[in-house]
Amino acid sequence: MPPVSPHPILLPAAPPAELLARLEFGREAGGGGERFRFPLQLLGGSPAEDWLGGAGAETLPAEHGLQLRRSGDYLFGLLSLPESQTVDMERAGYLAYGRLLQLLRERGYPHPLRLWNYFHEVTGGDGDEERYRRFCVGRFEAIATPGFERQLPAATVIGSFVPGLQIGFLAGRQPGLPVENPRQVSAYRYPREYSPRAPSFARATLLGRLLLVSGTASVVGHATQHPYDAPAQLRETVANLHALLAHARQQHFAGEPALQWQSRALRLYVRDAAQAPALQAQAEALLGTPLPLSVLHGEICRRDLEVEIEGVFEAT
Ligand code: 3EB
Repeated sequence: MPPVSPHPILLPAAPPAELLARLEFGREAGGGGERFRFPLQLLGGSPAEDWLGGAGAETLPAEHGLQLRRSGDYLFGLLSLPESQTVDMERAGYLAYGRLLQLLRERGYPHPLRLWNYFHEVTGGDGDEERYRRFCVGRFEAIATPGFERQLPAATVIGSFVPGLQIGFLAGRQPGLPVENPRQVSAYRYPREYSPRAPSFARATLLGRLLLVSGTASVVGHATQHPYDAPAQLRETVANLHALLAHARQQHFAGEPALQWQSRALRLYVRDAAQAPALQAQAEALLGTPLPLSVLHGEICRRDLEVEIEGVFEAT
């Protein structure tokens, strides 16, 4: 096994834990084997996350635009669509999610647990033609089946500065449990003003004692708070995280009053790279230090949002 990174995330599995995927951040091409390259510039903190699954880690043969590795009951992958297929983001979302769901079923890991969607110019285009909204429509059309809202995975959509669409995914043989945030309207119930089809994701996925938390921003109810004000948004975002953690504790660990949530990996996405050092310091002040944090350059999918946080917490 490669040397242990600062961010080991241990998925629920019988020992021995083996390396499912090392996620590396950077705009250059990379990846292969256990290494998956996420196309975002690192602005601070840790350059990688290690995700550990159960025994029998194995790299599967790469296919066109697809890298796959499995370990125990988990499959990790990265699906990429080239620039030529991401001019129309509705079609891109539809094609990518259709292919993804079919692939997960065929491989025997039918349950998506965590999804990361990265594509450039996420807020390009106006009104309903905005690329993020078109993507929401295509994704919805590919995955909507009766009752699908009750089994949505945690997700992220962030604008990258590289061509094409990259979707990182963690899938399981067994499902996780979706968790919503009482401080926020469920994204799949957002009103029409945000998109012709609502964003299809849960605020978090609970997997054993691990909580995989979606991209979380300064949204209360369904409205942006503190538009264009990064430090105020970061405070609001941390309040959202704390509300989500408290809710998950109350829903799923009521019998454990001493339970503590320990952060295992956090990503802070920042629109304005110049503010990254100050925002990193603020995040450390709000969430405690040392933090297993990666600060990444990305565009949040509403123009008035400056920052977003996501991560993995373990009930200890
Ligand atoms: C929000 O709360 C912020 O469309 O999959 C965060 C995480 C956001 C995932 C998605 C969107 C998505 O609406 C944006």
